[in-house]
Amino acid sequence: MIESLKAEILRKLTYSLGKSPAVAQPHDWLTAGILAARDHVIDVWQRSTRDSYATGRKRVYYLSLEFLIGRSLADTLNNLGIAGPMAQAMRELGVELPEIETIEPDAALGNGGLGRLAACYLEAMASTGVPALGYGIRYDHGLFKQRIDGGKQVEVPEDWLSFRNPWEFERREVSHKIGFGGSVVATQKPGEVFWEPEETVFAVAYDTPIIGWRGCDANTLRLWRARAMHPLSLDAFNQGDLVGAVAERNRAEAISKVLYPNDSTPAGQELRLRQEYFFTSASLQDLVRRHQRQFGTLDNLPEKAAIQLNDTHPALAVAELMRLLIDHHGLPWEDAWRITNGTISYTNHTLLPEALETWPVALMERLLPRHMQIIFAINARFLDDVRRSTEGQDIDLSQISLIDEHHGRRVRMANLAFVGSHKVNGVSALHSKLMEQTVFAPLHAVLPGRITNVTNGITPRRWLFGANPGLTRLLQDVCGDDLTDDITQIRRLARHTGDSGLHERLAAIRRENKLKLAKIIRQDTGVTVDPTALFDVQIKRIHEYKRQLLNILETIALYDAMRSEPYRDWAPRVKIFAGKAASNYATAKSIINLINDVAFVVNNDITTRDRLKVVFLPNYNVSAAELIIPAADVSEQISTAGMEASGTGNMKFALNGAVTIGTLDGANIEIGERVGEDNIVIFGMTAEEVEAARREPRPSDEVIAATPHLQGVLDAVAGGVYSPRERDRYLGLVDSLKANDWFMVLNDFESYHQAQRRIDSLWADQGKWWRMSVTNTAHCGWFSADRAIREYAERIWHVPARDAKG
Ligand code: 26V
Repeated sequence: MIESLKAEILRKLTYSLGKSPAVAQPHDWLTAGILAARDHVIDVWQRSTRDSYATGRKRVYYLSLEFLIGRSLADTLNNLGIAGPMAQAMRELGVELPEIETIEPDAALGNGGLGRLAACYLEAMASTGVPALGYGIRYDHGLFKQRIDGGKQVEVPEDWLSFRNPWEFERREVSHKIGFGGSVVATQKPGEVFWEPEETVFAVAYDTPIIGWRGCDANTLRLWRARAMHPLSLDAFNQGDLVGAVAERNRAEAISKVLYPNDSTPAGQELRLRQEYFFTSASLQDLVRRHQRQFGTLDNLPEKAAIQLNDTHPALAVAELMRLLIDHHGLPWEDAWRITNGTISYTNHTLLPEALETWPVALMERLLPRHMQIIFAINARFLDDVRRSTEGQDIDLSQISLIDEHHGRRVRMANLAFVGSHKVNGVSALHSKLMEQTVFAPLHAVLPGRITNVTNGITPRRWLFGANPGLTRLLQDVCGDDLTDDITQIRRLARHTGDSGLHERLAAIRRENKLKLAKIIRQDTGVTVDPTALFDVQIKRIHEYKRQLLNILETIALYDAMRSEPYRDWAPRVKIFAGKAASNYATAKSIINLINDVAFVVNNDITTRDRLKVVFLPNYNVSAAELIIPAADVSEQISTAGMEASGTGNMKFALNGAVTIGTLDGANIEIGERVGEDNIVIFGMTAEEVEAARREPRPSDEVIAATPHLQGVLDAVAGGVYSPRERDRYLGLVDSLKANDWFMVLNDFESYHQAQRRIDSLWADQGKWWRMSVTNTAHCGWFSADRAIREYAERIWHVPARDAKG
């Protein structure tokens, strides 16, 4: 094995890269390693694809505007089971595999949880034998890189393709025409119409194989790149208009140029709608053509294809599939609707009303005139049906309509997705319940049974076996080698929660992980941290509802307390933050600034030197998460209750043995149910209490007066104690908190502070602490993406999935 791998790597280096070992740079070795690994994947991939064709099995099409893959080499080698031999082969060639693995750029084609979920699910579908294609956009530039300059976030363009992407295959022959604008014209046949777009761009496919666990199956991630029909206008060129000559090309290619870095407001711009339609149409044309070729009819599409919409970004699929079936394949409306509804299902990922996508009718009419007609027609039939079947009842049709008439006529994409799907799911039990009770209550009333829940999951391959090999070896010792094939075996650990020998081994593994992280912290921020201190971690997008502000304000209270009672035996802590703020989200950026300002003051204070450090790690991404999570003692999951649909970081931390401090929100609730209330630290208002408090807000003076320490903390921040060179830097931040505590930062402060003191006393008893940690790991196997995929497969897609025993 090792000899043949060496030969393969050298062949790639020589014949694919044109380099000899003597002059090869680290990046060349990386590419040669990837190409060698890729060959192993391709054998599996071609067999999987052939098999799924030959057997005519139903396939899943996962449509997502985001796939947050991260790096692929280590994951691929692990899944193929050749990580060890590859490392040895490289070593014998004079190269350290772990070092070159870290220069692989992250594929950051996503913003956060939603994109990472899509990546976990692709891998889990390959690991459970569900034939699937992921469809998305091949952005030239992924999520921006974050630098911290003088405590402030600075966005730097990301350029993951600058060294080319050795994982992908360009498929020039697989391309589809995507139209925009123009008009709808009648054909000779009465009632038949046809869309004549004014503008057409090509969508060209780029395929990446996604290998499953043990290399049993591989699926495809097919990403679309926009190309112009006419890359150069000769007329303009000949007249010397060089800019005009490439204008069409620039306009077309803008569609796949850059990922929208926005998770704070839905991106309302035309380019975003063009992106959404571009990838939705390309994907549907692609799968319809494949189906037609294979089966010669579209009648049985629902039996052979399941289309999953990852949020409303691909919701135009409902209208696009109707258009293809009716206008291109001549089906009557009723048949087209049965097929569309039977094939499509939709996952909702947020209930925040301001986050729900709507598009102006006028914009849709201009850009997608035929789709707008179809949406009106779907709406008319739907409202008619409801009117007829609910005669005599008091139903407000304006609420379930696909068109919002109150805000200048807009298409409600969530309603379109809901009505066009046979199943609609939320991503945690609480979230799905709130879907029924709030945003989707009117639709739920007329379409009962359509909403269902599939609690999110994470792939244990990347987030446990890959990220935490030390812990994995120990778990295999205790739970058996088949743990990696069947994560539910992790439960066996529960028999050993009180085993002090086990605790010691776990502590040693955690210490190693913390040392590794401490080294990076020093490299990236210059701060030295003590690996024996409690590592308290909050890593995720910066958002008011995720309440990094609550965390940093409480950190200030702790800092104050440590200084006023220096002789108490404070548990040393390192407060670790990381995350990006949307570039136009001023409050989130101000929170990053505050964390860094507090860090500067605290880290330079010799009186708390051995007890408290505050760190903001720049440029949080998937690879950073893989390093940070296995080193965490405490996982901060402190969103305002009712606002975090699920959270998936919470699962990664708990599985790796961190103790959660969190609210009764999203998947925290289900983590608590599994690990038991003694093994999670819950605080704060419930979703119902939050709702009630918003209806009747308590005056903030009253809240502050009733909360010890809070006044002092707010005064210090507002008065410039942490920003001495710009004293009013945080005046606005504090004032707006006092004026309207929408996210319950002030309201939950005391409860959070007490919860942190509970953490202190639990940490003081290390025996108790490790018992909690073991219990978390033992009971979080359920949060595997494999379990989630099996639920989708059985209840929504109706496709078979392999169980753990194959
Ligand atoms: C969030 C927000 C929040 C406030 C205002 C505007 C706005 C706009 C967009 C979003 C993100 C929505 C979609 C999303 O990324 N949801 C995330 O999906 C994850 C996977 O299901 C889940 O774990 C996260 O809780 C959820 O925020």
